[in-house]
Amino acid sequence: MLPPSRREFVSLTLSESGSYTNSKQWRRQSCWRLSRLQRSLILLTLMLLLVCGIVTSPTLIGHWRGGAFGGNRDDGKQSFVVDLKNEYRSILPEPPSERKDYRRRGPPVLQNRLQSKTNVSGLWREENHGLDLKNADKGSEGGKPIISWRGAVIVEEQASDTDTKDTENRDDPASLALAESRLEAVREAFRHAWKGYKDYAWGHDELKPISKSYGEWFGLGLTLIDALDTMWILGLKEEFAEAREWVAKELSFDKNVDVNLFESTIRILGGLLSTYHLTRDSMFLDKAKDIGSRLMPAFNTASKIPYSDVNIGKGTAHPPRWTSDSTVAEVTSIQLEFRELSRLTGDPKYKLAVMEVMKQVHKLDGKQDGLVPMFINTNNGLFSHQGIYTLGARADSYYEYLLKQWIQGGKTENELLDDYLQAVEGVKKNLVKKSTPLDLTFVGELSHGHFSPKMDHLVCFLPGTLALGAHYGLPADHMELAKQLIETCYQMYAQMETGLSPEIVHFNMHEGSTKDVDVKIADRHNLLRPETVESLFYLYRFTKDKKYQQWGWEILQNFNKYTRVPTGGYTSINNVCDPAYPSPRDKMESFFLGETLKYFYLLFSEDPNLISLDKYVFNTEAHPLPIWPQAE
Ligand code: DMJ
Repeated sequence: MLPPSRREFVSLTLSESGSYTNSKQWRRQSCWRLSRLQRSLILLTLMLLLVCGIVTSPTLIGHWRGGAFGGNRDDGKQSFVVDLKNEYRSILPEPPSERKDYRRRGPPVLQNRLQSKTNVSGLWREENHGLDLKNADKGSEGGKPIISWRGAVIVEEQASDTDTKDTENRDDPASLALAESRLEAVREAFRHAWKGYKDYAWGHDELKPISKSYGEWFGLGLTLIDALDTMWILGLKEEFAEAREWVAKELSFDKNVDVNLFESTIRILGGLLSTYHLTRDSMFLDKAKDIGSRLMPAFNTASKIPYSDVNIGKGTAHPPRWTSDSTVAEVTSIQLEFRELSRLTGDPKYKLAVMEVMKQVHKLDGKQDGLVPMFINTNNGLFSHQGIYTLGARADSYYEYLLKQWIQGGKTENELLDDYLQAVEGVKKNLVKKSTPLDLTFVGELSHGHFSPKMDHLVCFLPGTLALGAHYGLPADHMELAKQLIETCYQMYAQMETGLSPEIVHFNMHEGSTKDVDVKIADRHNLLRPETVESLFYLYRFTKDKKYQQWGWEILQNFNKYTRVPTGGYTSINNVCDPAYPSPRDKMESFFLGETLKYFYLLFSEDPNLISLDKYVFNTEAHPLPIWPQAE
């Protein structure tokens, strides 16, 4: 199923024709043979240097340079020119170098306006947390052996030495050849998914790959928008160009349709903003402004805590029919996007609206050691249905966005950091336990004072977030917890018959258990979710420990084995415990293209500058947004 390795690496196996026989003839011609051998060696060395030179710069720039769209193929096999209409040659800009000073982002006119605007980022106080955040520890690895286990085998292995491994990985041709073949496998998976979407669901929200049809949620081409920046990052030029054409000509937000504020913010607004930053194509920014302003009526509530639903055509908003509550994760995971929209437009209203939510939640009673309940009332602004604390559904990205807003804003908004640090302590104190018999570290839930060993796959975002925090100077034990948790998330895949994780697992904690993980019948589905792959990506970026890539590779192969639909697309499945019949659900979620495949690609890339984590912060739908220049 895998495509062949890059030709450059295959060519390194070239040898002298014929074989050495020690014959007289060989000895008689030894002088000539020797010089030929020398010539071959020199040639081989030169080829090796050339290959290293080519493959050590596969950045975004490498993907896209060489003419607007008429460059060399990035597999080095042959030159090609994509047959695009001339209009796109002029509309689509050359991508920026990631090494450029990011103060220069955005059109000059806009930048001047932004510089002269009132500083809207200093909404919160600054204080010293006793953490040396300027001299952030860029890797908290020690040299001591760590224990991990694969399947039933306990393996002792050496902890990573980030610097050494980084250099080894980037210089070693075999390593780079392996990386390139895996990157190509991800591109191939994307093309296959895209084929299904294009053939049967073009312009609609989601592909139904089994019935060869589509499903609508908001009727806004959700999969196409979610996938835009993935195509850009993967270097899929033709696919990107046809999607851009659809966005420019067909996408209209002037529709009498109810959309979910959170989902449309993270997928549509986040996707458009990210694509704007990668491409500098102002069409995407115009669309982002349009959807952003149409979502604003959600904030017209008595409490300023937004409603869950907005009619983007009528400009009205409302809570779900059965309640006046909103979900805590939803109202606290739209901030990265609206803050960025304020920065780009120079209009503070977006940022003010979402930061008002954060300020209120910061002050609210009802938290337990920094952990938040799952619901908040839009009338009185108070937490409701209190007593359940989880890092899974309805609370997950609250924690993720505390850290990421702090990073996005240049590490100055200290209430965000306070809340994040307190929450991590709350997680450690109340939710982290060990399973039996294998001592897997997991994050359970607290329900009215009782611990439940239930863990959603959604919680697997946490190792990546903890690792990101440690990268930015937060305590080293965050990294240690991240490493333990990613082992567990991997085991949630490895211990299933299909090698794919269920939606929810329950860990065994009582003595005498023979297995760590139980799966209830109702929880056996897999929706092609990204969280584990996302965390593998962060852990690999920061440690360079190859096992994380290997685990990701196993997971990708199992997606290909059990969820790939031959006629195009991938499908969610009902039963990860039955390899004979995983029972397809006939739905490809937009986040499979927006997140899962993007994180696979970034995980397998050896280039730390491909969406550098020192320059970008990913929203919760894997759309990279720039970290703001310090001056703002
Ligand atoms: C995505 O929409 C986002 O990652 C969100 O934060 C959680 N749910 C899905 C993926 O599982």
